[in-house]
Amino acid sequence: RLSAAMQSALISQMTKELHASQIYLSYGIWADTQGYGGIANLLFRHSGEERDHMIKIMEYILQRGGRPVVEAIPAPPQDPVNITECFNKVFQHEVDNTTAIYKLVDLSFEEKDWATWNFAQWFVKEQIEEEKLALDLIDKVKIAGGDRASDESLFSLDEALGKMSDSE
Ligand code: OFO
Repeated sequence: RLSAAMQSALISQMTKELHASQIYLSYGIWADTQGYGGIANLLFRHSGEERDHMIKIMEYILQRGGRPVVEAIPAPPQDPVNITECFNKVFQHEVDNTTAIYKLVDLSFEEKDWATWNFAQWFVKEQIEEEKLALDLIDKVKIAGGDRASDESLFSLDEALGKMSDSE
């Protein structure tokens, strides 16, 4: 059975995943209003993935006989000023999330809760991919010319990102 401390740590992580989902949703709306439909699409799909992460944790708590709680989610941060800032912020959110996942791993280790330790490893692996994706996005914008990229190169980047598969 989950300890009370572990259950509440898992519930906080559910909230963090949902918060991440809202951030991607909000940035996606921003991207769409700036004319970047492809980037919006990528961010919307990612928003869905973050919600799936929340569900995964919820199901795990239930499986272990615990009681998940749906908490209030903080509002997403302000819109980014440009695509470079958008992807930099996405990367920072993912790094912060990795830190939160590592804390869960630490707690499971301290408690010798090996089931949760094992469960959390999926997220450890996922974070490697998510950070890599964000870094790739930053690189792609840099290659396109960063803040001084021409409309044309941003347009083709947007098109390419809209078609990019989530595992890339
Ligand atoms: Fe972006 O990551 Fe969930 O966990």
